[in-house]
Amino acid sequence: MDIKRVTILAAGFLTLAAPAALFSAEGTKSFSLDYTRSKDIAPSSFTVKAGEKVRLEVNPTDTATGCMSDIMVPGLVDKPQPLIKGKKVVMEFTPQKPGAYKITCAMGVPRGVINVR
Ligand SMILES: [Cu+2]
Repeated sequence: MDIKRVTILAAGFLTLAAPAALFSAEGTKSFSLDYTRSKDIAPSSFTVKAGEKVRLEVNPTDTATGCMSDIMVPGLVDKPQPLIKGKKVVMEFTPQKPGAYKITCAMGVPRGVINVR
């Protein structure tokens, strides 16, 4: 790898890293959810503001099985996160566009909603 390529990679990394640093922990809107097999996620409906950093913490007290094994928020959290008993799932994102974003399983079955105003 020559020096020019290294410089371009470093510049690209700084560009990506900079916006995240603008938000302090106290500017984050945090929510805590429980996951159980009988009730799925609770609570399941959230309202946040566009441009506000959001942290969703999911605490599974059961291990999810089958279709609902993973959780994601298409458009905000595109990587499915497995729901495993005792293993906290943390999803952090900063929604940019207002809208109703479904909380889903990995294949898109809705289980909740994040309303971005
Ligand atoms: Cu599914």
